[in-house]
Amino acid sequence: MKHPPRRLRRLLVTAGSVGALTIGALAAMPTTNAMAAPGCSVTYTTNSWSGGFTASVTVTNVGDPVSNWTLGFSFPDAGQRLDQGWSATWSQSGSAVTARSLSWNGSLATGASTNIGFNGTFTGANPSPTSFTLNGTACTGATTPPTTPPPTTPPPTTPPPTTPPPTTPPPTTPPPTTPPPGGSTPVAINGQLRVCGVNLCNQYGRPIQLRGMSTHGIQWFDHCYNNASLDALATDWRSDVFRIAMYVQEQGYETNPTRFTNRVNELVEMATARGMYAMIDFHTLTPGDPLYNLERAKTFFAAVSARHAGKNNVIYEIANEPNGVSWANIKSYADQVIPVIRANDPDAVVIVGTRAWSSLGVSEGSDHTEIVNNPVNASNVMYAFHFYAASHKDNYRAEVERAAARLPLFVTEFGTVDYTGDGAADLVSSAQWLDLLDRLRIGYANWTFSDKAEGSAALRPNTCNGSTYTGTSVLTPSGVFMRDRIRTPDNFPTS
Ligand code: IDC
Repeated sequence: MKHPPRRLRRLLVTAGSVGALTIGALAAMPTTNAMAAPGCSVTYTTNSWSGGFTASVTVTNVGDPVSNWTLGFSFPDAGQRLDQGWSATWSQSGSAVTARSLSWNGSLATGASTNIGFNGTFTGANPSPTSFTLNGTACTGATTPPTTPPPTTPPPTTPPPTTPPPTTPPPTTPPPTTPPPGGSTPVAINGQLRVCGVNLCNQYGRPIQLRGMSTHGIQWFDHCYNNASLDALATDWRSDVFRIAMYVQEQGYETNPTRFTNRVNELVEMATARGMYAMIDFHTLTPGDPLYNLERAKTFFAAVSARHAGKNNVIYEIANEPNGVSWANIKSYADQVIPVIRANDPDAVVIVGTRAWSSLGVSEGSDHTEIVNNPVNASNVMYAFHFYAASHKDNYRAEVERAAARLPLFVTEFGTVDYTGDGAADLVSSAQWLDLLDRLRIGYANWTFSDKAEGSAALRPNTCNGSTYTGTSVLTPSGVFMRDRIRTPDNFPTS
């Protein structure tokens, strides 16, 4: 992830003219700056692939404070389309695009910046827009004092001496919804992860536990993953990680590789915009031999690792639940897929599924020692353990405790219910499990953040047909329990 994405383009917009809109707040200004002035600068960067792109737009207010704002620009090419945006209300009319501030990022003090973005598509070229407006005023990168000559030639690189220094006072009220990815998100604090001994360590080399939720199969519950639900996961649940379960069979990836690859990429971007780790789950289940999907896995992971190589928050889970197959086969698969990922993203953490539905072999009469005796040929690798709390109890917990002393583990999937994914939540066993994982600092993702009518789903049926995902009224008993467990403070070490 340390190299920049292949097609990263950066454009700092400093051209254009300054309009005449004036905004108040003069009292504290030096007397030479007799009139208030608007001013803004915008950086617009894109990361594109065949036919699609992600744009990251940073808006800096270099004029007087504003309490809400609308950013405007035009796509230069007729084939460019806005698809889905975040951190603003986005719309497109003809070639004109507007982004309206949300409650948490509407107030921009002088010198303050905010980052917003969107995913788009294009048919011909994908040129960046060259001029932007903020509240109708062209962004030139500097304010224009009233005494300066006509506003067509402001010196873009030298701000007028009367421009107050860029300071970013803290907002007077805490943001009620999504904070922009910044100082306090899990990714902002922990940065690039790496496996250290049997733990997962953050950028300070300190062991951490990531707690979060898994999607259901995105071929069935795609409509559950939108800006409102991801906002709820990031800020109401305070989830550290978002696992994206892309089934390979069962009407999944194999039916339309391009469509599923694109959708996984979008979901990674949505998690990234909210400062969460994104876990890409190649959700093999039946058939249980991962080698059955080897070529698909190579194609898929080559694409997604190239796309996200510049990020520090992507974790690759290469085989959900091998079953009916030896560890030797699983290891052979891992030894062929991991190099494909590492060619693009050399230091990303990779998680390998284990024998017997990722039970470390236990559900087929084996145990973790087969892995200890024959680990995959790569570093920075973890091994998956899955459990369903109503079905898997003390003997599985004892094996996890033994294995955790020797292998880096991540519980990439578990349910509070039985192994069918349905039935009542066993909250006693679930609490025992999570207490154990907390003590051992083993990360986890709960199955599922969806509204399927089954016990493991966190959201009540039909929730995804609405627009509310926060609070407990939309949650099942499993959802209420999981939200309570996940939203407690992480206390990530920072030195
Ligand atoms: C289950 C879903 C269920 C779906 C079924 C078949 O909860 O709605 O009909 O898959 O696709 C796993 C698997 C996971 C299962 C889950 C519960 O990774 O795909 O989801 N489970 O059965 N391993 C153990 C349990």
